[in-house]
Amino acid sequence: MNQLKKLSVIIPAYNEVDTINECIDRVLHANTLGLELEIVISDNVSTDGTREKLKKITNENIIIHFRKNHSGKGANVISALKRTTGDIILIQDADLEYNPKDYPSVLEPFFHANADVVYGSRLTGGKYHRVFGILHLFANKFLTLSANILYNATFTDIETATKVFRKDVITNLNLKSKGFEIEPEITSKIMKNKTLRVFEVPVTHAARNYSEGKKVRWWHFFTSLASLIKWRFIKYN
Ligand SMILES: Nc1nc2c(ncn2[C@@H]2O[C@H](COP(=O)(O)OP(=O)(O)OP(=O)(O)O)[C@@H](O)[C@H]2O)c(=O)[nH]1
Ligand SMILES: [Mg+2]
Repeated sequence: MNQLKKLSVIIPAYNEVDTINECIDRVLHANTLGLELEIVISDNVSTDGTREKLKKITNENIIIHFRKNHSGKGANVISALKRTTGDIILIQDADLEYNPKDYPSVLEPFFHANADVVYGSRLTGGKYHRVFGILHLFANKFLTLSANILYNATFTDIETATKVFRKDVITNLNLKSKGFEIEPEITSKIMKNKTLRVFEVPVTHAARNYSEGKKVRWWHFFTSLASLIKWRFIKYN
């Protein structure tokens, strides 16, 4: 089972000039449970100086892809994924809401429980999270409950950005979504594959508000719900 040697941390970045360097620094200092570390950053044509900061990076363990055309987060994740060489792929947002100090917890099931996929959940109550707006909580709970009903599952947080996969598993998902609908697409596709062993572990979350750079808007609730329904009933791959 455990031919796991290398971890690829994907950082899809878009207009995160205030946090990108510290995020990379935190990832470089993370405990990867002995896995060799590769960081793959994809910049989605940032306009706030993120791109210029990334251009200064010379670390040979950091691969940086500069997209030519701006698109959504899903397209950015897919661009980074294509450039990974690790055995395990971990998606890390560039905004410091999720902390690489949680890597040992999210990686452990790959070594001790034969995991194929691990979600870092913000909503198990097991770790600290910032007290935040109730509408965001309702939206997430509704989407998560919908996924649980559609797929007979027990997720607590399908919208978490911290998702970790064996490389072959995420490659075979053949991801298509260009925007934030990539999160429900991932959950739908892994739950359709009944052979996968999927785990959740608690992670910390330091939410930010709109003045601090938050990008997800109210309408993404509807695009996410539509994505869940599409991948459950209409499209298969
Ligand atoms: N809009 C957008 N966001 C991107 C892109 N690539 C990466 N991201 C990241 O996606 C994240 C989503 O936006 P947030 O505003 O943090 O969303 P949120 O509602 O706080 O949700 P969580 O981060 O999952 O808690 C940010 O970290 C962005 O940097 C992109 O191309 N477009
Ligand atoms: Mg965020």
